[in-house]
Amino acid sequence: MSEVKAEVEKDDFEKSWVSNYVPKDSAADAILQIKDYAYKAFDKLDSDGNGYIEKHELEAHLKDENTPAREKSFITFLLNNQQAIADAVHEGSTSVKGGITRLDLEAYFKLVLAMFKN
Ligand SMILES: [Ca+2]
Repeated sequence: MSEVKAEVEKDDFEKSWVSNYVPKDSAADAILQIKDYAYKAFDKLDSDGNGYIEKHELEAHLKDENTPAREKSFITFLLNNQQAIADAVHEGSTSVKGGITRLDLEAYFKLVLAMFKN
């Protein structure tokens, strides 16, 4: 079941993001750009400063008309993959459900980028 879901997300990702911005063989570069953005924008995206980027925070930035289109594409990727990213590291019982931490980003992108090294 989770494999089917991953397949759909991959298709969505390629359609909605990569194909609009970069050739397919540059997908790893695109992922790197998203990673850089997520790191740099972490404090901005985490509007309430609790150390977790939450779904409603991503949605708020996506709806904000002051957010540049390029950033919106990055945010869309984060929203589409939020659960997978949030689950990359288990922070324990104190963690915010579905919230993305810096550690999550690090672990998630390491994993995803490793898939491109074939
Ligand atoms: Ca937050």
